[in-house]
Amino acid sequence: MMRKLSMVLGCTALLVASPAMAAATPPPLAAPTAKPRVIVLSDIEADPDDTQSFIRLLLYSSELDLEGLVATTSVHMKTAIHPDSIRRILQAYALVQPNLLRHEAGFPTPDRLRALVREGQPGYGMAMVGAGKDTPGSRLIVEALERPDPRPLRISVWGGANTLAQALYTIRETRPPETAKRLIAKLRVYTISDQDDGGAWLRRSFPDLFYIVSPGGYGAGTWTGIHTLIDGADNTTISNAWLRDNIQQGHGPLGALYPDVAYGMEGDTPAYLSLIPTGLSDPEHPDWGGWGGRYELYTPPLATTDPSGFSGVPIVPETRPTWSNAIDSYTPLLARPYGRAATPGERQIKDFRAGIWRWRDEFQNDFAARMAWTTLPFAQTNHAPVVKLAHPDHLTVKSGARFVLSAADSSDPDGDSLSFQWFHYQEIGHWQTPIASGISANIHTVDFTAPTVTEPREAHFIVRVTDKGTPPLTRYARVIVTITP
Ligand SMILES: [Ca+2]
Ligand SMILES: [Ca+2]
Repeated sequence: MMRKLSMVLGCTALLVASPAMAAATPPPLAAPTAKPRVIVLSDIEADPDDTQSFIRLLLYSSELDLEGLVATTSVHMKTAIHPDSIRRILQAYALVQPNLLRHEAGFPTPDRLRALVREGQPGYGMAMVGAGKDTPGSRLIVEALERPDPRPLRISVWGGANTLAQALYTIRETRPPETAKRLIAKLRVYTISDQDDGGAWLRRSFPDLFYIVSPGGYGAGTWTGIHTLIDGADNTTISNAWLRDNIQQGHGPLGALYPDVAYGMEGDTPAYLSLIPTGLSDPEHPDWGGWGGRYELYTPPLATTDPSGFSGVPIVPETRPTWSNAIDSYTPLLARPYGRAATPGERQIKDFRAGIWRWRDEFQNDFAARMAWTTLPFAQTNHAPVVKLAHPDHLTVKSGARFVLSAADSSDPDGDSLSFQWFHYQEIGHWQTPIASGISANIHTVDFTAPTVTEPREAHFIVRVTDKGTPPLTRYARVIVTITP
């Protein structure tokens, strides 16, 4: 299979925190700058899990610029859309937004979010796309693209894609070709598989459109890593009991609205999870991995591990490069991994869902902490560490040279004790073996020896910094090391 990997250094988004002083009334944290612009297309009510995904999304609305919340159809709900269900969640958000602001600046007003709710195409698939079929949802996408904002516009698709298809149809039919090309180049699309025939039409009609998707049946989706059981690992944080105790019960009106799992927990959440600025992901580089999984740019034919189709949505052979499933390996540890490296012979999990599995406890704990923010004061909850590298996030070293990576200056807004774990993310750049540290990887400053290379190669190193608060929270930094002969 041909792979084309994009390996350009991006800037790492970092949270800016207030000083780690144990003040009596701590000030809220500053919200990040340069937030990703996000429009959500959701077939809310086709499955309770869209409501779950919205509740989590709102807890990160301080870190994203939400620009549209659009109700759509899908193969599971072909003739109805439910914008009122989005408004109902926003009513609960309105009750907790003042308390969220005690923790972090930037949570939008409820009125601002209500003004983003739109109706998308009222029926199923491409039959609802064409001349004269614009909807408030499709118009919102066009208007957002035409705003003079240099940032990419990210479309997070949790159901069918035909409202996006209508927006691009209208742009193609009504704008000069060079304008259409410029507008479409601003789009970054992530769809949760193909839940109507709009996705295949979009990819065929707009070959340059940035598109992440796991085509195929439920079994083929990277996104299923958010709720599938990991064999041999502790799956507590996706259990019904964990959701009851950490999200649903005793955590105020937004948590109370979180529905029980019907088919799978939050199958749509991976469509935005990597947009949250944790220091781990760069949304411009899906192959770098993040909470929402890791993806590679495949040139056709795009592999699918399950060609059985998605509930009646036919799979159309891909004709252009598309971002899709990547295989990751990792060792799940029953205890928190700090202080214990994988031992030789310890079972490694190698799977297209592992790009989500490997971070799952961390993003679940983060969700629990933010839900606690909805009811409790700053001093009674936990806030994530602030990772600080002692060197640039891009280094160049010679084959065989030792180099030191350090996050020694990291801090925590609650004054919590911190744990560190450095590791080489070996799948990025397709290293055959991981570059191991000569010393324990669970201290803030670790040295490595560059392997011998015959041409320049990049290796990605991640530091996980986890506090000892309740629940423990993790942030990351990524260092890209170019190794030269
Ligand atoms: Ca959905
Ligand atoms: Ca903390």
